[in-house]
Amino acid sequence: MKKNKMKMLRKIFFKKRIPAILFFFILLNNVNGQTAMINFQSRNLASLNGDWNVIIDPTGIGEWRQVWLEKKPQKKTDFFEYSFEGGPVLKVPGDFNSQMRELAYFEGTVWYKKQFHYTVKKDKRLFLYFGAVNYMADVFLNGEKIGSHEGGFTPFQFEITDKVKDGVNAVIVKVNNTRQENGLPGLGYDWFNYGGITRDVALIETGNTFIEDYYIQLKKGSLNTVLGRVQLNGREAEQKVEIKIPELNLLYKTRTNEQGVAKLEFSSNFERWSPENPKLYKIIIKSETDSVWDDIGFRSIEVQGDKVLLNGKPIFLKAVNIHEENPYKAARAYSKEDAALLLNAAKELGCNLVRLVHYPHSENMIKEAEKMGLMVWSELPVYQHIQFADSSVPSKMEGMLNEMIRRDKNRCGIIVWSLSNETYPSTTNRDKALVELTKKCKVLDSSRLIVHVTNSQRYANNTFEMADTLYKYSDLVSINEYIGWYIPWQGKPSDTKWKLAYPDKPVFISEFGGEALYGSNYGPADEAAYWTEGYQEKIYIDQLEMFNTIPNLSGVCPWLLFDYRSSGRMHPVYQKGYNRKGLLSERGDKKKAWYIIKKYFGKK
Ligand code: GCB
Repeated sequence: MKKNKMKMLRKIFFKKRIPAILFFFILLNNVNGQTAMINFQSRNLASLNGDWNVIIDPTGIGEWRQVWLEKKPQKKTDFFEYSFEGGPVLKVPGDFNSQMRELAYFEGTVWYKKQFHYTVKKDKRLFLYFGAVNYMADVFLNGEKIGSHEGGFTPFQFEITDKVKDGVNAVIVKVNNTRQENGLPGLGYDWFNYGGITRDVALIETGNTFIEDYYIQLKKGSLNTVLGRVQLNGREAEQKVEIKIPELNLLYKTRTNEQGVAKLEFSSNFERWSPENPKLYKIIIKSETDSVWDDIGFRSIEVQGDKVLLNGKPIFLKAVNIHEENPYKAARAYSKEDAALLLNAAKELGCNLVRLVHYPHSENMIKEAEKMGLMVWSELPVYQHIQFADSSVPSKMEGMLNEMIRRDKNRCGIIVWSLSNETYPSTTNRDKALVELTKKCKVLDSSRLIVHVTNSQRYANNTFEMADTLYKYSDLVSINEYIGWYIPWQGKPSDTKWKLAYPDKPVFISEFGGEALYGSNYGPADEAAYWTEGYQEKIYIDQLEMFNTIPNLSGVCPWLLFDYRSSGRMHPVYQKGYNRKGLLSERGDKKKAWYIIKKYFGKK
């Protein structure tokens, strides 16, 4: 946002004594599009998925040519050096890299265009919704810029009620997936940078006042009482609101206040959601002007001493790491079918938790996991190489946190908000930013575990020593360690010693493993450089022995389910652009280590 605009806003707000929090909220919306209304799938929507015309713009000159104006020759001497018509077409949702050979490793600008018909109606509002665009999106409607959004994995929207025309309209999106030094993630990360409009796009029509947001989950520490909230958006702020759960014959009535907010508190004898019984209830949220439905489950999750409790009982977290990639298609995953493929593989391994790394995955993935009885770990792309010293980074983190929690806070399957991964070394800027982020997360939702994942432990003389100050702000001591792969064993795994800085917290091994090419069984099994399945299998056997030495072990999470694309993995024989730490190859073949984990989870 321009400096003078900021000044003007500040003046208006502080003169009129509008609360600082509202100022901050509007600021966020201004910079970053609007935070999307939740549960878009149950709204009155028209999908804009399908074929979009594109212009590929490797040099970025489209900005100078003002592609969004779509100028057409008027005189015989006119010409314009771009056109959507006659050019390539890409599918939305979908990453662009996997759809066109020319875009296989592309990092830059692609302009997307879609036309739609609309009949303007009195007393209706219209929103243009994007499930996710990686990474920067500048959105234009009928030649006018309506806003921008930064961040590749969370939804955003623009209200276009006053901008949409009767008849044909054109949306143009400038998508740019260039890595940003001060982006989230930053310049360096170990997964494929799929660019494009990677999730659903829709027009959502609402009445003048609609249900923008709601929170319906069990109160922290309770197994029967729901503590929640409904938020309306629009001028008829004060309305009657009802929450209905037909299966339980439950009807709860309340009213929203002049801010359009109603608090909810009601109790029932809920059948609790768990991996064994993933029970969801159909819930109807109704105001006088709108109604939305959702499938919501009820469970409690907490840490008590060194244990993780689900519905009040200790649970061992049998997890696996998953990237949002369809391994068979070598493309960004987004659909229910993609989700089923990945989650069925996690189920077959015997998991009860999926760690969805390293960014918020699609809503389809989270909803399908919940239906299948898989607990979910959802993570922000606050990964290695984040520039915490850059003054824009903390507000970007908060924006993404806000968007992640807004979208998914009613998914009982989610038990962990993971706020960062491997942000070592500890600096004043890092610590300040992540402590603030933790506080902010607690304000938005304190009903789940909040975790920071670290790899800052020292391993010497066969002893692990934990020093990172972040553990203080994390409900789990969550450790990534690659002993046996990046770091050789320094003694017998079964003799490993632990010096935990927080011995009263549960320990979770959030990553471990090593690489193997499926079918590579020919080199010496005791040498890493041959990527053999046997070498990887041995790492797993040793790791399981070492796990027995960990005090307070509450779960483990192999890195990772499928081999996945990562351009920095350049070995021409064994890797070919793939991180080979999968228990399954990209074609779904089970490596030897898969059987080790299957057996371990079977016994736990
Ligand atoms: C890690 C990262 C993960 C990497 C993995 C690896 O510690 O968290 O994103 O891809 O190591 O394969 O080295």
